[in-house]
Amino acid sequence: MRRLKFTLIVALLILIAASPKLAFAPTGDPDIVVPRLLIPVTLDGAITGGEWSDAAVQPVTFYFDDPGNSTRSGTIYLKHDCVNLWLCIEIEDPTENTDEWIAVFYDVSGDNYPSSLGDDQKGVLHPDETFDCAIIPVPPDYYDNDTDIGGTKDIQGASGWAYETLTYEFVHPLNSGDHAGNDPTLEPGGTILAQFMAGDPEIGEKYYSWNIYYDLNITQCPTPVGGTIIQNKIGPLTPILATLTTTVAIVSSAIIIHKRRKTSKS
Ligand SMILES: [Ca+2]
Ligand SMILES: [Ca+2]
Ligand SMILES: [Ca+2]
Ligand SMILES: [Ca+2]
Repeated sequence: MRRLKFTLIVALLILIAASPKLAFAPTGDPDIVVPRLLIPVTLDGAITGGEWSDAAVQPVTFYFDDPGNSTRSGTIYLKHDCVNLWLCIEIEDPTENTDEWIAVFYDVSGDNYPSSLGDDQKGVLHPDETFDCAIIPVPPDYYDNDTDIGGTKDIQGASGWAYETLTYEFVHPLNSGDHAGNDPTLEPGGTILAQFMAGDPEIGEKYYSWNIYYDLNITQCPTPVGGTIIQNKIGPLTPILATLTTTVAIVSSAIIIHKRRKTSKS
């Protein structure tokens, strides 16, 4: 049943993405400069301590298409570790429901629409599922999971609800190498157009939010800090970088384990 609901969500997302409303999305999309990660993140659906204090912070408003024109405020956090893009989205939510979701669309096709043919979609379905999809020219749905079209699932994440706020934390490679799944081929110094969408059965399963597009600018590696280069700096930053390297290794291992489990199930 949960799988069917998820399928419905994605199918409707594609319809929304093609709606005339988005044709009026503003041009001159705001830039978000995505800094290099210095503080490791625990993907548990909660912001603990300062784990996102080194990220780009973008306040957002999600506009829903329901008859009441609901809005919800939120905050997007972004940072990268030269290999992966780390994202956190907080969104106000008075009541916890299952099947609430957040999705990010990337304009892989390069037509300045982040949710058109050839684009990528990744996200988290609350409380315990992630998804990695591709928008494809194949009816009837015009989308599919990457893994169903010869690609790979390239996302790790979690969500949690507390104090009337839903928090989604997830990570995916800048460049997964998964061309079948329409995944971005980002690298440090690169840019991609992105859009975030949210859904909540409390508002209505057929009503989805939208907001403006953002150009995500991935900073170069190594990142100059205060006129010096992090990689050349010897001192207090060294243990931080060691921790970062360990974290990247753990995440990579987790992705491999996930694939192995999936392979063993199939
Ligand atoms: Ca966390
Ligand atoms: Ca596109
Ligand atoms: Ca993929
Ligand atoms: Ca994909």
